[in-house]
Amino acid sequence: MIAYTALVICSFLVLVTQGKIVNYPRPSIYSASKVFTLSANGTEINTIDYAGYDYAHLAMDAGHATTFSLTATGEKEISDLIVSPRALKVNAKTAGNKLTFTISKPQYLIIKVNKVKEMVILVDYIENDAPQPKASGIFNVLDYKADNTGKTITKGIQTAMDAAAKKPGSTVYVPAGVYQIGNLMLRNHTSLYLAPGSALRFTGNIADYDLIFSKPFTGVGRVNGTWWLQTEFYSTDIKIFGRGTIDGNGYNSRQNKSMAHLVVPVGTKNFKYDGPLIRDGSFWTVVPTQSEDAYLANLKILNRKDVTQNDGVDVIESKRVTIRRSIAIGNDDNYSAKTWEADNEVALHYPYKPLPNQDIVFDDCLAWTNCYGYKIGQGVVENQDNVTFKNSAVYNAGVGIGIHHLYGWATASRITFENIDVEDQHGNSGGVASWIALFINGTSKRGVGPVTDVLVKNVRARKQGSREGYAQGFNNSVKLSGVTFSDVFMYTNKTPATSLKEMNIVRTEFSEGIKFANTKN
Ligand SMILES: *[C@@H]1O[C@H](CO)[C@@H](O)[C@H](O)[C@H]1NC(C)=O
Ligand SMILES: *[C@@H]1O[C@H](CO)[C@@H](O)[C@H](O)[C@H]1NC(C)=O
Ligand SMILES: *[C@@H]1O[C@H](CO)[C@@H](O)[C@H](O)[C@H]1NC(C)=O
Ligand SMILES: *[C@@H]1O[C@H](CO)[C@@H](O)[C@H](O)[C@H]1NC(C)=O
Ligand SMILES: *[C@@H]1O[C@H](CO)[C@@H](O)[C@H](O)[C@H]1NC(C)=O
Ligand SMILES: *[C@@H]1O[C@H](CO)[C@@H](O)[C@H](O)[C@H]1NC(C)=O
Ligand SMILES: *[C@@H]1O[C@H](CO)[C@@H](O)[C@H](O)[C@H]1NC(C)=O
Ligand SMILES: CC(=O)N[C@H]1CO[C@H](CO)[C@@H](O)[C@@H]1O
Repeated sequence: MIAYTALVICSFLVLVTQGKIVNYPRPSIYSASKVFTLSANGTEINTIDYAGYDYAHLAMDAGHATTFSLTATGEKEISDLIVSPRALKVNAKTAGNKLTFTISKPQYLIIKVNKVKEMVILVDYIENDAPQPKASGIFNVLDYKADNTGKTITKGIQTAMDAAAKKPGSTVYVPAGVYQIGNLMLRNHTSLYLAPGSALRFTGNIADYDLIFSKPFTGVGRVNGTWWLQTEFYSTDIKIFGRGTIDGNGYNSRQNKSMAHLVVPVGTKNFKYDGPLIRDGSFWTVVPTQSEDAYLANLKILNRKDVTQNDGVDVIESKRVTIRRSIAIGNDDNYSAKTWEADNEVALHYPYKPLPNQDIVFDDCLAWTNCYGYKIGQGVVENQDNVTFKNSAVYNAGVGIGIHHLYGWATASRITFENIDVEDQHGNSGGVASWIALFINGTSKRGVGPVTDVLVKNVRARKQGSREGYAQGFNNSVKLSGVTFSDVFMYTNKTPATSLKEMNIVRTEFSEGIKFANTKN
């Protein structure tokens, strides 16, 4: 009896302490990493070979100390190691070519071992809202003749979506498999669920899509573009969720002079995005445009470093947009907020006249880019007010954080960079190479406008960058005014900077009202 009780207690303990690890299937169009193997608590995790870095996507229960083991198969031993975000202080141990570390909370991590390309480990929370493929209100695309082999361009997902739209509140279910699709119009009051192991793939050829915009690229000529997954104009309550992959096939597309914004909530209200992995964008990738109350979480954007202007998230002329728990990797700006003139070639099909950007939050993000990590601009044609970047890290960038007020007459105001760790820097972005660049420039043709009220708070700059930092206006009537630095820590310093010079902010012409408000000393 006593023994029996002990057994019951024991198995009860096991029940409460055992968490779950979910290894997401690798879609058939991808292959395993050639340089890494990964396991979590002994479960082998699928890795994916990619350009410039490799990655793996899995989920684990929070609150369970889970041990990851990453092996760099071609190395003898690990002599150099970075685990980013560094602020997590992940305690990694190495033995030969293997490294192990334990985390208790799902995290997005970038790991650099010796000179091997980076490994990006994307650990999500376990899904708690995955629909059942056969439940009522679920429109399974396989019932609508979708081809999940990737061999033909399939219309089945749109057909299922249009059927779902007739019953507002329905969900279109995309099971594992590869789907080559044309434009997908997301309908009013419907959700799109991408199951683990599913991958939507852009064909790479603009002839398969509606031509929505076009833009010249230096040395390339005009490239035609589309909005791939787009909400209906004047819609509400549209959602994209799940753990599948949205693959922009961007590198090939651009070889073919084709491009796309991949995920475009445009002219919509109450849009939600939660979970699917986005890769290989060919142009600005996730582009909330003229929308209100958009919430994008667990947003993973894995772009290539050899495709230009493949920004991660660009929030355009929208109100109350929150990006939370996100990683974006690419060549161009990762997280940026922009506004345009009505006749700008990218803006010709916007539903409304130009609108301001207002009340935008980027929270808990990780950026890796050749341009700016977190940025306002370029494009301040309409006002940009109350934009906050917080609790985030820059693994590596040309410029860590910044405002580049170029193009436009309007004002950028109440811009906050708070609790940001600029870990490293490389190269330069348009000649600027610094942890911070707040500056205004412009042309007589496309205008010039002021920047006011900037707060840079609790920021660490582990590198200052190879060139001068900026807090610079344009001229005596177009100024950068009201910049507060509060607890900016340079390098590994334990005390915050008390002068611009200490922060390498050298270019300060036409700025006023710069002050320090340190709370730590
Ligand atoms: C990983 O293993 C440890 C030790 O057995 C356990 O405590 C933890 O719950 C496991 N993690 C998950 C997510 O199951
Ligand atoms: C872009 O679209 C225009 C208008 O349809 C067309 O004339 C042009 O040939 C296209 N360019 C490319 C590179 O596809
Ligand atoms: C979407 O539904 C809302 C009602 O919630 C309605 O006002 C709106 O016109 C609909 N939009 C479209 C594009 O059908
Ligand atoms: C460009 O488009 C053509 C026609 O669809 C296709 O055959 C070719 O594979 C594409 N090229 C690339 C690099 O994707
Ligand atoms: C700024 O935007 C955030 C996020 O939408 C909002 O919570 C906050 O109230 C706004 N602040 C002001 C002063 O409007
Ligand atoms: C913008 O500023 C940069 C850096 O000061 C400078 O090199 C560039 O010429 C300026 N561009 C314009 C259009 O003013
Ligand atoms: C500042 O530049 C703007 C735009 O070029 C111009 O209109 C304005 O007159 C300039 N102000 C001064 C004081 O030079
Ligand atoms: C799309 C876009 O605005 N790209 C620009 C981002 O910023 C870099 C440098 O700041 C520019 O070179 C890009 O053209």
